[in-house]
Amino acid sequence: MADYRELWDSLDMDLEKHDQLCEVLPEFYGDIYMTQENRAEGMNYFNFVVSEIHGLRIKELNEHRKDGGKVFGSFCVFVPDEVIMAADGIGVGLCGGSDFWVPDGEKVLPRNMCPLIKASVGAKLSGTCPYFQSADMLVGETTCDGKKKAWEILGEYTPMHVMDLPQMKREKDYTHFKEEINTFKEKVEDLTGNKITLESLKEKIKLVNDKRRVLQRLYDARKSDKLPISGKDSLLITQVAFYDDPNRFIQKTNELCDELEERIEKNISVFKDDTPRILLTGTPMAIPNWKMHHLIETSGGAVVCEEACTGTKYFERLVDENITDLDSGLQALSDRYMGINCACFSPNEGRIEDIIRLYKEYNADGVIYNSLPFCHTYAIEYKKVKDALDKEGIPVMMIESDYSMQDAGQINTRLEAFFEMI
Ligand code: BJ8
Repeated sequence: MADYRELWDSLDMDLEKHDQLCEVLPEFYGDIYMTQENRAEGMNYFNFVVSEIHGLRIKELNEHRKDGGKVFGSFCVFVPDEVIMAADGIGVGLCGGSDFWVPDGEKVLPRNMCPLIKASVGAKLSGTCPYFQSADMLVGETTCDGKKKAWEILGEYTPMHVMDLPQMKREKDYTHFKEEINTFKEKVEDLTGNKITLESLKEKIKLVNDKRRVLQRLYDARKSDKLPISGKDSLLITQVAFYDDPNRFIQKTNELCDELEERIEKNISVFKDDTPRILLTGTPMAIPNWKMHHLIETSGGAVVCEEACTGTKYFERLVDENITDLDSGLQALSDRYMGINCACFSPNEGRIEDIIRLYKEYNADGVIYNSLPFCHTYAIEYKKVKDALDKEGIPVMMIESDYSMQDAGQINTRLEAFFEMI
């Protein structure tokens, strides 16, 4: 990687601590990703993105800011990127997926809470994440209790805007979220100094939809009997989608999909024919959390789909592109985003329908329900999901696990037993 120390220094990072992080990541990535056989050529771009994860993209964000542009960091797929982009801002996903940041998060948060929240706050406090350091504003949301209370603390360190996300899906909740998007739009316009117009919003709705379309194309390739790509690689692509330049991401992922479709035609698979196909559902897997995919795919299974925010929740369903004025644009955004079936909603029957539909669409053999510890919404929702899957005769297993690899052996054993049974 090129020398970015000057850039990192200018972002007020803790360089010494950051060096420790940079030391572990390449080996970790190498062990998990580069050991896979017969990967598509098109994955080279994503290897490159990871190798430059704190470099090239940060340089791009820095150049954008030097030219007067603004960067917005978010933590949830309910934050509409279209609004940020329509005001010439750049949005990046900031959820923390590494154990490295957890101890710093625990300095200000209780230990017994979700590692995703602790890692996200710890990434800011430790000054080791250049994405946090590049963000002119963080955008939180009132989803789970842990997140919404953590924003109050994070807000002491950096400018923060919190979107009020309804917890139910009645008509008035759609109207409320539309108003929240409007408030967010005004905030974004204030910070960037750019007014959002019908044309700019239309253009960015189309661009973000194109990103969704290419991810759907990638996922369609995973429906094939012969799997041309591993679940691990697919997860990485989705994670990269949260912070890469959208045009470049669309182009590179389309190129990869050309190759994957060719592989399908030639019957090339990265797994043996009888490998159990797994639908993974549950809490999001923020980069570099590749744990569950790695464990499943080294225990004899293959992940064919993720019903998660780092998965189908991120790209399924498009925003209506036929908007006629800004008001209809906000309505279209609210309609699309409020369709996401997060466990923070009550009731959340739509998620159960999604899981059953995806299980069939991707020809899965079983479902792994993955939850981070102390995530009450997802853990509690397991019962309703399991009851529904039992009725359908769909095998399901719950695994609760954090970012550390301490329980890897135990999970491997459980997975192997599950794969034998299905
Ligand atoms: S839309 S899943 S990205 S809120 S895992 S922090 S819920 S305690 S991340 Fe999420 Fe938006 Fe919903 Fe998706 Fe809380 Fe649970 Fe932790 Fe979570």
